Amino acid sequence: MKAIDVINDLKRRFPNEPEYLQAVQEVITTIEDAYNEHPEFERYNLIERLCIPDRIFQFRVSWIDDKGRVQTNMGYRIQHNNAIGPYKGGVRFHASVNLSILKFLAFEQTFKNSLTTLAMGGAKGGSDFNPKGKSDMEVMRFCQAFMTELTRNIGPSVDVPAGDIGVGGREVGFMFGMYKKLTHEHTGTFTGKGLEFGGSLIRPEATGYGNVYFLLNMLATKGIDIKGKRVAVSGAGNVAIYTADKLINLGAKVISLSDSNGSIYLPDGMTREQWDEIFKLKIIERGRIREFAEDHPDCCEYLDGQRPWNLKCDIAMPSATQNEIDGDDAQALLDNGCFAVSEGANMPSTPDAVHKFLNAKIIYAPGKAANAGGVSVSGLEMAQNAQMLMWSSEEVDAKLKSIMKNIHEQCVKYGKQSDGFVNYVKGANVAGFMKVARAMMGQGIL
Ligand code: NDP
Ligand code: 2IT
Repeated sequence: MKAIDVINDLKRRFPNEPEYLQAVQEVITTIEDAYNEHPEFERYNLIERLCIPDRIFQFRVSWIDDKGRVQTNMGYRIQHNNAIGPYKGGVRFHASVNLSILKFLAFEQTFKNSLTTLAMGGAKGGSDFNPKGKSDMEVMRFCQAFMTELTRNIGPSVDVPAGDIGVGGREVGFMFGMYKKLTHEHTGTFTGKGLEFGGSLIRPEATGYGNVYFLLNMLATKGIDIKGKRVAVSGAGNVAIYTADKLINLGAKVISLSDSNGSIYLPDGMTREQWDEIFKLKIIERGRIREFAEDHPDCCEYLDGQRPWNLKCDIAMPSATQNEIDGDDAQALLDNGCFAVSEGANMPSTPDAVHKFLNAKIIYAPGKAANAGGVSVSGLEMAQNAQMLMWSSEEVDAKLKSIMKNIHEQCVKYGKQSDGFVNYVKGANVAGFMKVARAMMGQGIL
């Protein structure tokens, strides 16, 4: 089937899955030329087989809340593609989780993992369980109930889950504990584990740090120094917080963070002391970002119900969720002089926003390249577990830097245009696709 026919066919078959179709359409339209250069791909119907997940598990999760009421949620695991290595990807707990969102994430993960150069296929899972306001015991009971189903479908060389929105060290610990109990094995089946039971140093920091390393590589192509640049970051979770951490260390001015209720604006940039306070508020106490603004009326403004994209910034690093920058937001960023966007979240820009960034020829990196540091260090965690070793922070950080540099080089190789502009969207998609495509061709029609 021709690439364009695959898109139309998927639209007909999955009309109620807009995020999945959005992700597929973006990849297919950018890899079309590379695909057409290989007639054998079409004979093997490669694109259609690459777009449709290998399999999907969907199950009911029943658990008991603190008031003794029986609750039910939906649980999912999408095993998208394992041509390059075992299925690998995070688990998301958020009220909005549905098949379309997890299918888009598993699809994106396949290309992202291909770019990392490590042996990992693509997967994603999750639940519409909403962790907000739940006690530790409720989260534990939910995680245990979720694992009574998921355990049978994963394993260290089968499928290795990790964190994502709503799933951090606490949840991974509870899920891993139940997995271990049910299987009688202590294997590296989850990544993002606690340091005492097989976790890797730098894994919590890896997505945010990796995104900044990727940004540094992009800025270096134009001889731009990060120091003093005004950076708007969205989100205030794992990815956003460590993005801000690294930016502050490098002398950039972090002017915003946000959560689903609103944004904080710090006109003079975040200090290290403020970062420590926000870390405690958001990551340890699970509070709201509004509380920080309330405590600091002199240096911080709260933008109720708003995203940070109307602020004047040099660089934007969306690190909250999908489709958080629409066409109008992108235009506002461009009008305010923003010259670089590096995505910490998965697919945070709508197709309209991507179009605007590419047309304006600013520096723009899609999530599957820029946020690949998280899953890369997950891959390094798997390697450490397989060797029964633990590497130092310096070793892991050095490997992360070198992986991000390598991903940048792949993007430039496949995305550089004749006028010198690097289309990182095309570069990431073609580089990611070619490796998966060759791996699939080498293994026959499955
Ligand atoms: P967290 O749960 O730690 O934090 C998510 C942050 O985004 C919170 O501040 C949350 O606010 C906000 N947010 C979530 N959903 C929405 C929404 N619908 N609208 C507005 N704000 C929202 O997740 P992570 O930091 O781990 O993940 C952030 C993004 O990065 C996601 O797109 C994820 O897929 C991606 N990513 C994560 C990686 C990882 O290693 N964790 C690796 C690569 C990508 P609130 O608290 O109000 O919900
Ligand atoms: O989107 C992502 O890359 C992640 N949530 C991390 C996945 C992983 O397996 O570490």
